[in-house]
Amino acid sequence: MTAYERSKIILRFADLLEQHTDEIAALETWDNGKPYEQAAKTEIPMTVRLFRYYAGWADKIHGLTVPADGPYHVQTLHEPIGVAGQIIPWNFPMLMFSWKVGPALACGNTVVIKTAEQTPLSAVYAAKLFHEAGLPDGVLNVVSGFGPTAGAALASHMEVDKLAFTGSTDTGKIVLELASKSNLKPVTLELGGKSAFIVCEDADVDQAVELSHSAVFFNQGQCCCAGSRTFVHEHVYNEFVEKARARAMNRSVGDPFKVGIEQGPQVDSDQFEKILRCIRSGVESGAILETGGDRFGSNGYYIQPTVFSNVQDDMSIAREEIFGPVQSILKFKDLDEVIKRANNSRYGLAAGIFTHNLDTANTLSRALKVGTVWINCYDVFDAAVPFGGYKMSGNGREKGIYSLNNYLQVKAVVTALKNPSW
Ligand code: TXE
Repeated sequence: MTAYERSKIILRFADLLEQHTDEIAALETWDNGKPYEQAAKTEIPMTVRLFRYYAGWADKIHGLTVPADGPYHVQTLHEPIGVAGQIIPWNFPMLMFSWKVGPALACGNTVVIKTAEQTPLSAVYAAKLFHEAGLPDGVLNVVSGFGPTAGAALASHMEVDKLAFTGSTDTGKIVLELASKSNLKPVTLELGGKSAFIVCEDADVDQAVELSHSAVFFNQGQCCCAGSRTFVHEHVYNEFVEKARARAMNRSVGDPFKVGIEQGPQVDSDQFEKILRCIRSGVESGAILETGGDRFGSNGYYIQPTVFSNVQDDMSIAREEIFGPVQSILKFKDLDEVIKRANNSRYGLAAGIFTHNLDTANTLSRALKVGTVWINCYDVFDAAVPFGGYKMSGNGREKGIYSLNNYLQVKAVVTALKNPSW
């Protein structure tokens, strides 16, 4: 198929997805528990945008001519890598599908994608729409199944040429090992995080409170880049804690299909129990529970929006990924200190900086060992902007031009020139 044909099919798919936003958003809410409005107004439109972005790349992927020494004509061919195996999690089923499938198809690969066992529905629906858009049979294959069986089979398969994984750091290690023990397929990993959200003394406190709230609580706290360590300068600390507590107490929790609901249930009982364990550990280790701290209501996996202050770096709520609606607020005195403390993590996915001082913003953004820095904003995701982690948050970048490299082989073709003088 020509690159232009591929591009047209992906564009047709994006149109169909847009037309079916309501159904797909409903599937996301059923499967995951996320507010329907969030899925319909934010996530599905972002998914559509992502596919249109990669449709635009399909016919712009090409190699170079290289000015090598000697009587040679040298060119590089950028070829599809082959069969891309992809394993995605349950927190953003459609968005994760787009980050994986968009670049893989744009580069001309075939795909076998395994969805998370908690959220299998939307990808199956999307595959049906791809079929309607004209994608030939066998190009996109969706497998619903469990990790240790279906996921492991994909990671260790000898005829899968590349693996892209998003999920926990522990499972990331397993799939990397399976890939290395089988055919050494290259692996890109997008794993966990414990991102620092840094509020400097000159920050607009009201804005920082609101954005730090959504940085933690968005999607029931189930975001790899959740700003889950809120560092606040001592001069604005008391004001910040008071306002953060009030904001969390105002968060609307309930039936995710209802208009105006900000927070639905956690995805399943495992996550629900894990979060409650983390909250208990915060209380036991001496952090101050400002609000929340228990399940919300008596039915379903709802958790009260929870805020801890007086959190210390060595507490497990400041070190481990909670993946739930729990904010941990830590106090700091100066820049050098907060840089050291923010970087003192095995993760390095993202960070937020709140300041109006250009020098502070420049110093922090260069010093932090993370893949994304947001300054006076948070969770700004654009199809063209790369995303990925330092350290144990993973390797490789998704979105933007950078993710194309994950799905291409570069072949050097060296041809001797018969008449070098020409
Ligand atoms: O993740 P897993 P889980 C973090 C978050 C969460 C924790 C556990 O802290 O509380 O992970 O969640 C597949 N071989 N994140 O257990 O296991 C699995 O079927 C191959 C952060 O749900 O990593 C699913 O498709 N595949 C994260 C995918 O891996 C395997 C998002 C993710 O599941 C496998 C989700 C195996 N042996 C959880 N075992 C993020 N970075 O956003 C499981 N899988």
